Amino acid sequence: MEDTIYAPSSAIGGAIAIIRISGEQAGRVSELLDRDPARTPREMVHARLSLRGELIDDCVAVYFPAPRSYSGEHMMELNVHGGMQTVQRVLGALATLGFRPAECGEFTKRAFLNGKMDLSAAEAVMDVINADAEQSLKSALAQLQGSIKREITSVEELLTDALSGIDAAIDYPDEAEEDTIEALPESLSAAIARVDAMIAKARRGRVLRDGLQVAIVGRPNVGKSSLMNAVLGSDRAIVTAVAGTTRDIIDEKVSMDGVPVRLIDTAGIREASDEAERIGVDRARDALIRADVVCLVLDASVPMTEQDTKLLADTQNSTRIVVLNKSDLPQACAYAGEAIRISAKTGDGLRELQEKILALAAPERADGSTITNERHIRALELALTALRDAETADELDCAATDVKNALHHLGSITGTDVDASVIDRIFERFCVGK
Ligand SMILES: Nc1nc2c(ncn2[C@@H]2O[C@H](COP(=O)(O)OP(=O)(O)OP(=O)(O)O)[C@@H](O)[C@H]2O)c(=O)[nH]1
Ligand SMILES: [Mg+2]
Repeated sequence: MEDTIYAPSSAIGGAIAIIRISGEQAGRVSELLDRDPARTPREMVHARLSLRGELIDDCVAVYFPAPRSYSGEHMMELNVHGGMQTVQRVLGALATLGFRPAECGEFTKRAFLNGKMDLSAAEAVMDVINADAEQSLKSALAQLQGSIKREITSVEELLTDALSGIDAAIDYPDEAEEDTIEALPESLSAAIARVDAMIAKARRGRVLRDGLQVAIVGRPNVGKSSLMNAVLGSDRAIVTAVAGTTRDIIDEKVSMDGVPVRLIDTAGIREASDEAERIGVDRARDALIRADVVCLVLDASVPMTEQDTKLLADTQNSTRIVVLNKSDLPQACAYAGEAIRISAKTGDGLRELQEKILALAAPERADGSTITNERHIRALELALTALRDAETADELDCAATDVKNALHHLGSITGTDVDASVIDRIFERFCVGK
């Protein structure tokens, strides 16, 4: 870990590129500069960067001495011109100082290892970068500020109290207060209730990271692809008057009122006429099963067909919205149930449809303590199982072991109790430079 590392932190091709250097030796970047930023910490310094007398770039440099830096180590940040040539030459010059290129997420990994942030906050860094809807960003930002850590710590405190009570009862059975064993289930059930509520909320909150899956299904030619395009505001899917146009799943992300939604356009469902269409229809059925919300599209300008009736029955138990499309044409469809009338052509009714989707399935608005990370949810589930075991244990020392187990799983979320291999796997998924 003592290596001094460097990496470009901004996207390639901008006007300015940010290059970060972190480690014991970061201050030695000054050897390449005609002014020393380390003399005025945390202040931007305009300097020329050269290698062996040859000018490489005019840059702005900032020095952050440890521990007041992102990684908790000495850090230098260089703002250089963004061209590929310049960036490559600056990186080459840094290599001559004996520094090495940073691995994915290595700056953040060091920040975690140096105690600048807990593991759940470090993981939220990538969620902040990847957030593509307002609500997702809000939840990731809250996690970055330590919201999960706070929530977990309070459950940990509850369990640590319970544990010391159990330990006392084991060590001094005679002296133990009479109600220790009696009090045990109470503190345990309080912890169980807390973890349970966190998991339930997390399941809803997961949508904030992965998007609400909305499948558009229906028989061929009812206007599914037209609806997809109308919501996206672009000609993403091919639309023709020929039935059986869409063959494969088309999947696009949109933000509806700040909620990330994955819209899935599917092949028209019917008895397929060839192999490719058959596979397409299978995939459509698959999407229908997996979706959080199913929009079943009917063509309101023609009478209902047998296929429509069948699809209505098939989707009966799904979270479903019946969409009567082509409201701009003379109406001939006799569907009498609850439905939303739209025209993918004119855009009529689209707003109402989107509101209906969100009303049916949108997660509660993100609040800081919503856990959205799959790894955290799994750890909570394991903790919950251990706590339930403790609750039903006959022996005090079995209960103590179960509670310790639960504490271990909770600690793996914030990183106080986690294997190095888990940490490695987490940061491998980061981008370089973060
Ligand atoms: N008048 C009118 N025509 C529409 C509307 N929506 C779709 N269409 C037309 O209906 C035909 C079929 O539209 P698509 O969007 O390709 O239908 P689809 O359901 O995706 O069809 P498949 O991919 O074959 O299953 C096209 O000619 C569209 O222009 C609408 O709201 N009003
Ligand atoms: Mg289509």
